Amino acid sequence: MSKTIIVSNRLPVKITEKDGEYVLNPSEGGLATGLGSIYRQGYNIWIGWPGIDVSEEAQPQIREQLQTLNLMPVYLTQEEINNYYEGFSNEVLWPVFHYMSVYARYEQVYWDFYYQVNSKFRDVVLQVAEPGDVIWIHDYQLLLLPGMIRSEAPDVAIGYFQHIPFPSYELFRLIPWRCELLEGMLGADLLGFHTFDDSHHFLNAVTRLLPVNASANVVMVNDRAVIAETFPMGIDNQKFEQLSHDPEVLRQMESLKESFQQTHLVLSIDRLDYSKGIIQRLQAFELFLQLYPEYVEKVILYMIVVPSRDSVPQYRELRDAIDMLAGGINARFRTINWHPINYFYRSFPIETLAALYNFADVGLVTPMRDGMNLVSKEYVASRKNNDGVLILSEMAGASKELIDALIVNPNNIGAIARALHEALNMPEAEQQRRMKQMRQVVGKFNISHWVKLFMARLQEVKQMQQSMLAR
Ligand code: GDG
Repeated sequence: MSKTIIVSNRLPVKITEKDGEYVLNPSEGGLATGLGSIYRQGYNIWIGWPGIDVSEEAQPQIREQLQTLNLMPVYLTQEEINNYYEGFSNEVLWPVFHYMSVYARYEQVYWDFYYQVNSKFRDVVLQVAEPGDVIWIHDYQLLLLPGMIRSEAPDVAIGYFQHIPFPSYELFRLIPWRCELLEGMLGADLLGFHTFDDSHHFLNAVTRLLPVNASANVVMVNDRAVIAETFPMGIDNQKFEQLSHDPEVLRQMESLKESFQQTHLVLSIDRLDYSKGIIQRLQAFELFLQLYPEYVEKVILYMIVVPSRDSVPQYRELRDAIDMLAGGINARFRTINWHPINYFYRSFPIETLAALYNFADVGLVTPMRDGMNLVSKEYVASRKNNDGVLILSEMAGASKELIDALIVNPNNIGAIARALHEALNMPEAEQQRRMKQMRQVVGKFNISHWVKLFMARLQEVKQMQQSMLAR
């Protein structure tokens, strides 16, 4: 019987170690929830790095524990993590794909390890893959994997989905290993991106850099038709709707209500990353207080920044810059009873996030670049009374779907400040009209719809290839 194999850099599990004892906790991210309907069934399996350096003696035991959850580990050494993950993935691909190429470091050793670790993933996949299986590979850490599997198992169905943007050709061409990366991707039968622009950029790079024939969204690789298409990822909207009624969430909302009487709350939630536009957002909030002093003591920016990659120097510098700027704005505008920014550098339980999504008058999401941005969709899904206003960057994939948000250019500080004023003054009826539209989009195109659509399309592509060969 054929099976489905999901492959991603990280397994959907959090492993912690204490005194040589390992504890496994399945993680509840959106992707894990969406793909849960697939990998937990029958012989299906999810392959990836367990996220922790596991001692050699403990590896077989963890492998067994993971097996009971339909998960299969690819163990990586610290050196591999440093060069393949932190190096090539996060210091070459991440900055270039997010249009911040000045941060890229094109180190040969990063590439060597990227190739080596992708081969390691290939070996693990090939241990379990059989003819007729469907393999779905996720994200930019594994761009070479489709091609590596294809050379060994020519007939399997391979899908690839990219969660981050695909940059314009002018950016992509900067990467010394650009052709190898594209050749790796073209090992897939179906390549999915969040937006039309991303898939278009990919196709453009392919036709400019490789000697292949392409027409519309079909690339001919030898005799195999490869398709690139748009699949905007959704969220588990039901989970956020249910959380809005959860007793713990309601309790936390009550306590927010008590703390912030007569104060509007503007909510901002991101992982620490230079692509998220946190500095510009703070500058815009400062300008807003300057332009509209009547909001002193009347509004609070509730800003959560989740620690991430803080071993990379640029991320440490960004964290320091945020500390300085937020501290400066608080010092400049604060009064005896109020300060404008509540800034947290840590993560929170999902119930706290849900309480904030429900309570905040404005969701402020202004990344410089974002593949999709799930926070914006989670804010919308949580607004059970159809009120609240979303301010959303035009550089987030989500802006192509959530067109009833107040859409801003994240570099335009003045426009964000004015959008904040507009949001805080928006009549209830208009809030309702906009939020209802957005809730329909988020409800209909949810995560399970996304998974079904991608899998169905992959099957169609495979059938189309077969009928082309038969002709
Ligand atoms: C990549 C792409 C694309 C945040 N803080 C806490 C917390 N979160 C959760 C949110 C949300 C997720 O993390 C963040 O998702 P994003 O989409 O905003 O951003 P990335 O992590 O950069 O994801 C992105 C995505 O892949 C999917 O394709 O949209 O563009 O960059 O779900 O809720 N969760 C908890 N505590 C926190 O403090 N529990």
